[in-house]
Formats: sequence, structure tokens, C-alpha cells
Amino acid sequence: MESSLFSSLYRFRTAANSFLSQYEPLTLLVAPILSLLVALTVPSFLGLVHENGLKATLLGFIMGSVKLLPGVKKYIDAEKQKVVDKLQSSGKSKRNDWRTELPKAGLGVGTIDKLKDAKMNDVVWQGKCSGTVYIGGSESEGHFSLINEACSMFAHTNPLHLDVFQSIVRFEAEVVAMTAALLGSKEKSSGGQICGNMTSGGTESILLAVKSSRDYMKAKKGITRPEMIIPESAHSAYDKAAQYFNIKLWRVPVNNEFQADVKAIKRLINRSTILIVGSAPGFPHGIVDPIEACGSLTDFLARELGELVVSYGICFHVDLCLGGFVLPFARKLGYPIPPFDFSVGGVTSISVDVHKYGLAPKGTSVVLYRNHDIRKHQFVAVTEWSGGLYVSPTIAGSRPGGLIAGAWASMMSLGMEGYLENTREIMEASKKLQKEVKEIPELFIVGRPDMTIVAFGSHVLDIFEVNDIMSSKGWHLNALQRPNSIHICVTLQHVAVVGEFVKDLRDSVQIVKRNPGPVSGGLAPIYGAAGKMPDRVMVRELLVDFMDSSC
Ligand SMILES: *Cc1c(COP(=O)(O)O)cnc(C)c1O
Ligand SMILES: *[C@@H]1O[C@H](CO)[C@@H](O)[C@H](O)[C@H]1NC(C)=O
Ligand SMILES: *[C@H]1O[C@@H](CO)[C@H](O)[C@@H](O)[C@@H]1NC(C)=O
Repeated sequence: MESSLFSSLYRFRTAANSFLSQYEPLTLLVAPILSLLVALTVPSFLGLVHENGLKATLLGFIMGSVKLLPGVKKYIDAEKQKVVDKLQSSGKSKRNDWRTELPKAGLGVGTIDKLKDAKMNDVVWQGKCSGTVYIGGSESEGHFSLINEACSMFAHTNPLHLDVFQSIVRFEAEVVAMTAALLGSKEKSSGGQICGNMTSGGTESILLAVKSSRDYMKAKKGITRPEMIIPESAHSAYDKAAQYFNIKLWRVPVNNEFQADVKAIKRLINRSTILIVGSAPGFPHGIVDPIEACGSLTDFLARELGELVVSYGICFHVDLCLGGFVLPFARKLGYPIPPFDFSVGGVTSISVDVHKYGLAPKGTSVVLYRNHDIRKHQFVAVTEWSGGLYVSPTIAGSRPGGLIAGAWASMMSLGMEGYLENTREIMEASKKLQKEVKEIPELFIVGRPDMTIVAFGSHVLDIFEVNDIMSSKGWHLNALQRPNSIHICVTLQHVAVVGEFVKDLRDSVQIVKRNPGPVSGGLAPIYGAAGKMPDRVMVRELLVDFMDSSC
């Protein structure tokens, strides 16, 4: 028995040796090492393909290799610099006389004159910018001056010192409560526990909601390698949050209606998912994602987006940065607005900017949570600091109390009726603008805008060239990609100039049609090229170089 085992082993050894003797020793050494390397790289390669798709992975690999060739990197860098210079060209020359040191003798009250001069030299934005300034009328009157007075009255307060500035603490709590009430907190279906905080803007609200969701899911489900899934149309602040908080981000293409593709999102959910996001509406096209149901197909998709979250027990953030101070009023005015707030079961947090359609000063937003259990994860408590016991609710330490007073003043001075009237005006202006743009045969509207953003592109013209002509006429619109298009976010500043806008747009379309091609100083060629460039790493580097070269 034993001897027969030995003899078969012996026979195997002889056979194996004679078989291997036909190979060179070096081959025998290198082959296993190579196989090991392949075995190690294939899974990470497959991982990259899973994440970025085969095309992008291969392309990244090829571009990475090409850049190793002598001369190529230098050439690419030089070309990159040219683009950066072009993007910079308007700003750079003006910087030459910028101050880099304190004046020796202070200017005293004379400083105010300097400020006035500088302000006079700014471009005209009144009625000309997409979004940007949401308050209507002239800067020295009406709502503007009311806000200015409120801000300056409390300009030197800091809510960090709760015991000193009680008035600000109260304003803040009231702004949060009044905002929450617009978004379903008083309804039974909300659970009656909605809470939140004021922040410095939509981005901070989003950062906090993502951070709280991450830590809440870690506590609830032990998720330590968190992932979040967002539609392609969701704001760039989610990328920021993912990078800051070490969360893997999946950006999912939108459906034919330019809304969150619920099925595609569902396919990506697994045990590491902490959060999905819907926007009401999204910044690019002003379209509300299917937060919940109202019509036939979207009805099904929408209900699913709400249910999806409940059944998987993950967090669901609704981005109402843009819509929070419009949709509740638009619905009251009879516009068909699908559910978007805490009345939808699965929603765990909401961001809403008071400094957009809330007509508050810049630097004011609110983040809201379904309950205190989730919000607790937003706070940072420090017990071992020699500076004492410390607990802080938001990202900033010291904060400007004047802005809080300004937001409170905005909401109190307008009231329900004020916001309703404003919403009526901007919704009517948007619908009129949308209708007129639709009648320009060279253009198409992107999707079906739900609110006050109208995005449009063209199948026959380079829309970015149209944008350049519009810029030369003083308009500041937003350039978008996928598809190439531009949008205007309609505010009270535009109510009186819709006709002028449409006329300029018609003219610009005709100019480009008669004379297609880049205009001097225009950015169309860069937008066009950046959109088509397959190597997204390079586009990213371009953006960073551009930012880095600014100062
Ligand atoms: C404006 C906006 C944000 C970000 O807000 P900031 O105040 O600029 O930080 C986020 N999401 C949407 C949909 C927005 O429109
Ligand atoms: C945040 O909310 C907590 C609890 O209501 C409150 O104590 C704190 O003052 C708030 N802070 C901000 C910045 O809103
Ligand atoms: C979810 O699971 C984690 C860990 O198992 C993987 O690393 C992720 O790639 C996966 N996410 C998706 C969307 O497949």
C-alpha cells in the first residue's frame, strides 16, 4: 500500500521532470512570476472596468502609456497651457495693478470711495445673469435695502456664543422651523421629528447631509466602505462630499426625460450603499427627479425611488437647494408638482438654500433631517481639548450672525403671500420664455422643465457659439454638457426682460447660422473640445491648472 504510493509519486516526478526539461530554466522561473502578476492585476483591472467601463479603462491605460513616450508629455503640457491661458485671457491683464501689500497710511473713510469706484467698474448684472441674484428690483431699494439693514444691524454677532447672542440663536431656530414647515414637517406623514440647522450654503448643507448619512449608516449597519449613488444631473457638491469624506461615488446617467434613472440606480445598490440622491429640481435642466409618483410611467418609477430607500434601509437625500422656496408655492398656485419633500416616506434629509429663491443674503442655507437620530451624526463633540468641552453643529466655528438675521428678515418680510406672488411672477416668466425659445426652429428645449430653469441646445448650430454671441450682448448664461446646451435660471431680475432675452437669443442664433465658427475671444471651441475629449483625466487636469493659475 505504502510502497505503491511511493512508486506512483516517483513515476509522477520522472514524468514531470522529463516534460519540463524541454523548457529553458529561465522560462520556468519567469512564467510563475508573470502568472502571479497577471493574477494580481486582473481583478484590479476588472474592478476598474466595473467602475469606469471598458472604454474609459482602456483609454486611461493607453493615454497613461502614451504620456510615458519622450516628448509627448511635454507637448501635451504645452497644449494644456495654451488652453489655460485662453481661459485666463480676460482676467490676467487686469490683475497687474492688484495690491499685494497694505497701504502704509490707512485710507480711513476714504475707503468707501474706493469701494464705490470698484463697484462702478463691475459688469452690469442687473437682469443679465442666469440665477446669481434672486432678489428683484434695484439694489438700493425694497427687499435689497431691507436685507442690508438687517445684516448690518447684526453684522458683528456670532452664534457660536449662544449665551451672548440669544436673538441670533432664536432667529436661526425660527428660520429652520419655518423652512421645515414648507417642506412637510407639520404633516403627520413626516413623523413630527424634522430638525435641522442653518449652514453657509447649499454645498455645506449637502456636505453635512452626506457626512451624517455616512456616520448614521455606519452606526446602524456597520458600513465601513461607504458608497453613494447619484444621478448625473446631481450637483457637483456630492463629488466634493465623496472626496472629502472618503465615500465611493457612482454617477448614473439620467433617463430620456433627463430624470434620475431609478432602475439604473437600483442595479448599483448593494450592502455598501449608504445614500442615494434625487434633486427637485436638478441644476442643469431644472427637472424634478421622480421623488414619488404622479403620472403613469413616472408614477411607477417615482414610487419606486421612494420605496427603494425604505426597502433597502438606506438614506435618501432630496436636493431642494433650488426648489425649496419655489415648489411649495408653485404647487399652491396650481402647477403640477410631484411630491418632493418629507411627505415621501423614504426621504431622510433635505438641503434647501435660503440664499436662492428664499431671497436671503448669500451664505444662508438649511439642512433638514427626518429625525434627531440622523442629525446627531452631524455634530462633532470634543472632550479632550484643553480649550474645554466643545460641541459644534456645522462645519464653521464662528459664523456671521448678520446673515442669519438677513435670512430671518427675508422670510418674515415676505411671508406666505410674498413668496406666492414672487413664485407666480417667475413661473409665468419662465413659461413664457420657454414657449418662445421653443418657437426658435434651430433650438430644442432639454426635457420638460418643471420650474424656473430652461435649458436649450441645437441640432444644427454650435450652441456654445450662440452662447458666445449672447455673452457679447451682456448675458451671462450657464454652459452645460450631455447634451451640449446652455440654460437660464429665471429670477425676479428677469421678469421684465424676457422679451429682450428672447430677441437677443433669436438674433444670436441668426448670427451663428449666417456665420458659423468661433468668435474671437469666445470659449465655444474650448467647451466643444472639452466635451468631446475622451481622456477625462486630462480635462480634470486642465480645470485644476486653470484654478491654480488664477492667483
Ligand atoms: C445651487 C445648488 C447647490 C449648491 O449650492 P451653493 O449654495 O452654491 O453651495 C446644490 N444643488 C442644487 C440643485 C443647486 O441648485
Ligand atoms: C443646530 O441645532 C442645534 C439643536 O437644535 C442647536 O443647538 C444649534 O444651535 C443649531 N446650530 C445651528 C448652527 O443651527
Ligand atoms: C458594492 O460592494 C462593494 C464591496 O463588496 C464593491 O467594492 C462595490 O464595487 C459594489 N458596488 C457596486 C455598485 O457594484
